[in-house]
Amino acid sequence: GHRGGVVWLTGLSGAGKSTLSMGTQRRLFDDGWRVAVLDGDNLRKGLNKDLGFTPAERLENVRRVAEVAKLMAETGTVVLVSLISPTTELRDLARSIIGDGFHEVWVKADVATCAARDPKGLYAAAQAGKIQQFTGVSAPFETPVNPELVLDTSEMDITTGTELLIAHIRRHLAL
Ligand code: GGZ
Repeated sequence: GHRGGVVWLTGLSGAGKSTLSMGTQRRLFDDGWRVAVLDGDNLRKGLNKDLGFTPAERLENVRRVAEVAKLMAETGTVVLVSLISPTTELRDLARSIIGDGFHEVWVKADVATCAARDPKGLYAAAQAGKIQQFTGVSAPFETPVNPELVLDTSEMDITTGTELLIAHIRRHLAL
């Protein structure tokens, strides 16, 4: 079995947060775990559709997602949160809301790598000035201070990253 908890993936757009969280969810689910994904891009179509990308709106985005993740973790679910959460202030807010079950993972890839991938064309649009306050281009991403785990997706393939993430989750949340 396993306990509930929140695995908080922070990193740039295009770093691989969503891919890692979906692959990890699949594998843990197949092993009988209760697991869910809260993805920023998806939540911004529903729960958070009133929010943009100013610092205040990102803070409210993180606050809501952290509160939802906390409630879900209290039901015994492993919650994989995939949110850029670009500043230390935002990650500390999430940590303070969630408390003991909070596990910070930095999905690390530099801006050049993410901009080269650019799966949705967002970096090109941001560089052309068509998207304001785009993280890594015209809004900050602060290096995480004390992540439990760093997955450098510019150095490893997605399969390796997923294996490392699953191992980390098992180590902290398996009973
Ligand atoms: C950053 C943006 C922006 C701006 C739209 N800055 O990679 P994606 O496209 O599919 O997912 C990203 C998502 C980021 O939302 P989060 O809720 O994770 O951000 S935060 O934690 O900072 O609140 C990206 C898309 O939204 N997107 N405009 N200006 N990402």
